[in-house]
Amino acid sequence: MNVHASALAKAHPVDEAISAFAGDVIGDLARHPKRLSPKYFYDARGSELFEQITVLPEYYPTRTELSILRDRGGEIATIIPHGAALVEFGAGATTKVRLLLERCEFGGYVPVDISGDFLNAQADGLRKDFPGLDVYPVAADFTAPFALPEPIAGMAKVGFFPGSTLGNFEPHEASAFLRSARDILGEGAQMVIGVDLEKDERTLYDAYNDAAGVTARFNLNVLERINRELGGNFDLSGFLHRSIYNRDRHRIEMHLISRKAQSVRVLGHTFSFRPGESIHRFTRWRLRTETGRRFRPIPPSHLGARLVTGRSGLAARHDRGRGRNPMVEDAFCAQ
Ligand code: AVJ
Repeated sequence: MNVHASALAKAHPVDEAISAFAGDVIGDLARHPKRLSPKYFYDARGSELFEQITVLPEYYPTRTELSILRDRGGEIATIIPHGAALVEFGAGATTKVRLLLERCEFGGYVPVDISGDFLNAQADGLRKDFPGLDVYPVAADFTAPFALPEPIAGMAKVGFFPGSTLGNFEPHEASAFLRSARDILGEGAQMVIGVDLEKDERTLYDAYNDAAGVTARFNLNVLERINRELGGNFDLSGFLHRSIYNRDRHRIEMHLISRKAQSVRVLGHTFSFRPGESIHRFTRWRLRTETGRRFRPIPPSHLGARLVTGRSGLAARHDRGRGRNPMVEDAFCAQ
């Protein structure tokens, strides 16, 4: 944490979440290229906007994954021990997990998410629809170690990590996450992971540059959040959203592009942005916001092996099929 973030932490006692946000934003905006971590996009408003993204006609991942879980959820259920606790890493909408909850007998459900308000609202909805289910929400950054709730201590554990969020990590971060998930869940735990596979560029481009502009609003919201929570002075009309497909790195990159020369102040720091005139489209100053790695369309069992590369302590056990826009659900077993 830098000086300003710790000064802020003192000014607002015990607000560790805000000071981590402050420290990361100041550090990441000082980098070249500037960037912002995806995890900060999901405040209450960001989570709401992301839910709108999931039902956009262009956004295929949610629909694809739901259809895989609908078609193959029964098979997944057969490998899950009765009475296990289901731990979802990054729980947004409950649509996907409901498909597992309907088919398997779980002893408890632990949604883990950085956005506490959204999490509690979703937990209440689930309790209503599954009266027999014990729900233990944990408000935490799931990329760091966190403690599981006491009541599920004696239960078998099943991790759930859908949405191809694994693709948001750099490869070394993905291995670190899987290792950490294995430590949190413990030996013998299962892990069900959904990842997106590479597909034609048009489909990818459209999914992240939707015609209604919801993805743009979602990405611009992080600037508003910085203004609100960190006293920043971003002028939102000075930035535009653009997603590109980086073919060499097999990933979608979302950018906020400065429309003009401008400087922005956040917590006593000034960040300068250059204007966009250039011979090349991408030499503007860009804020790299979120990246989504796509995995090569290789047989799912190889995919599993490749994802875990031995170091995470998770081994691929079962592959659970692909949808029309290829994605894959894979179940892993911690060893
Ligand atoms: C939640 C990371 C899976 O990359 O598809 C989509 C996030 N942001 N459109 C994705 C997202 C804007 C989403 N993940």
